[in-house]
Amino acid sequence: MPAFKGLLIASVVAFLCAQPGFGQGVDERIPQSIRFDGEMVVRVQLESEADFRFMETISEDVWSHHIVQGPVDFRISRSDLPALDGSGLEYEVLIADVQALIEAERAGQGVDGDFFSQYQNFNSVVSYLNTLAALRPDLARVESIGQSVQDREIWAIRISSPGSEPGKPALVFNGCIHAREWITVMATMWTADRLVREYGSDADVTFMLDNYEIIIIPVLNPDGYVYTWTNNRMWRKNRSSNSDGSRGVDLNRNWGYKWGGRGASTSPNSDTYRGPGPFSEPETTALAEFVRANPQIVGGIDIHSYSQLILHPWGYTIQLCDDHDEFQALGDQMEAAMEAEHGTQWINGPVYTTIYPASGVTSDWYYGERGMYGLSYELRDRGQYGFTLPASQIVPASEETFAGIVELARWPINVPPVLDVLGDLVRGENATVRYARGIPNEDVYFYYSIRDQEGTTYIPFLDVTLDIPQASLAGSAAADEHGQATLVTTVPRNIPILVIWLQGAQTGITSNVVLDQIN
Ligand code: 0X9
Ligand code: ZN
Repeated sequence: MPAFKGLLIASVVAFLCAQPGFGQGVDERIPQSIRFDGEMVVRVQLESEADFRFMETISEDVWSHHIVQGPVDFRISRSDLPALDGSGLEYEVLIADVQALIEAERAGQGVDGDFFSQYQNFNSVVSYLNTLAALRPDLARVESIGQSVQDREIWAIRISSPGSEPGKPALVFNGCIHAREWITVMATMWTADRLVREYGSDADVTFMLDNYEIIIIPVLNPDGYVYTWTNNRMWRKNRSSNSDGSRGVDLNRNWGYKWGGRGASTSPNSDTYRGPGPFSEPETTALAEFVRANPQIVGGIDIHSYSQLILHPWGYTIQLCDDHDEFQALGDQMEAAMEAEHGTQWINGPVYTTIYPASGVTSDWYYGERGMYGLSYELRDRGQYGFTLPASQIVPASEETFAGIVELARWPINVPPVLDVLGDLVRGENATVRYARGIPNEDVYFYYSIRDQEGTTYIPFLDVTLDIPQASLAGSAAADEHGQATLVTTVPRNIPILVIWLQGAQTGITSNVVLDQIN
């Protein structure tokens, strides 16, 4: 009986609002403007592209995508069940009543309790980050890495053992690139909480902070996250205004490495819209610029939900990446540690074949552009609750997340230095090149090779073939205490240069080759 139910909710709200200590959550208890009455989630066995196209006619919200064949979860309206029955597709009901799960989730919010006993809104997350930093200012500090479309700060907490050397290797973990994946906010916050509270008492935490600076960004997409609390619990993208009047870019399709390939939509109103250009969005740009400015970052996990997966590159191609075997071995280790926590099952593998093709994803950029250990998670569950994972699972899901992170930190990470061309290469003008992750205080040798699209040169220690008339210029610079060296040199004016390759080398380690176009 809807009328009675409405009355009941209203009086519960009135009761709770009258309680002392019920402050911050008040606005979020106002019913969201978008409701999901009569909505359900079904898992459909797809056999073909045509099956997927049929499902698109009755569902506007894919909850777990997949390659053409296999099970895919769709949110549909109960009134579309006859059409689904009529299609002959095999399916099962995962969630019979989406709105009921949202209401169950909201029923616990704002009630006093431990931070991790309920999902927390953006303001609570930010104030808790500051509480953690205040608890151990010798270990942690909170810093903004940039602003969202709607000018919210994107907060990071940086945690390391006291008196750490500059340039200490770092790992970065972010949650909530997708707004509705609430568990990722709690799991990253839980990680920060443990690191701050258990340094010196817990062996894993102490090991991690002695060996790495850990950077945690619980909410990469603050506008989207706030919107899931106030308006639409199932919002995924950021809140950009698109050219066609729709809102939102899928931030996990907006990264600049192989942007716009398979598994990314060109339609602004699609949930996998890639955006008008690579890094068109301030949220992806902020994290990319932060990683570039901190070249000591050697690995990262972009944390999503749901499906219980540990994923590595590539997302944009079915080809295995060069380090596939190592990623797979690391993934096995992480999987075992995560399964040992609570017996939940995990699968690890490349994004493309384990989940589906996706271009412009965070982990491809981490690995392809930065040579980092670039991973992503899909946390609990496997579809029973999907994005509305009950709050009672926050702690166990966080424990699993953490167990995998420990394995990454204990893995013998071996990453090549990175070379960046800072600014444009213009004939006759100065070019600035930076080599990072080198051995502090040792010399770095820079080489650059020019191609005019004639001739071929094999460079044995790089194991690459370059089309160059001559390896014509070089220079050296000492690496500073951060392991960074910078060379400023003039780009020749008179040779018919088209393309330039750059490399840096230091006692046996050669950086990635950077390819750049001459203006
Ligand atoms: O579509 C996505 O971006 C990810 N799935 S989700 O349901 N969380 O939206 C999968 C893409 C694979 N890559 C990463 N998880 N980074
Ligand atoms: Zn996601």
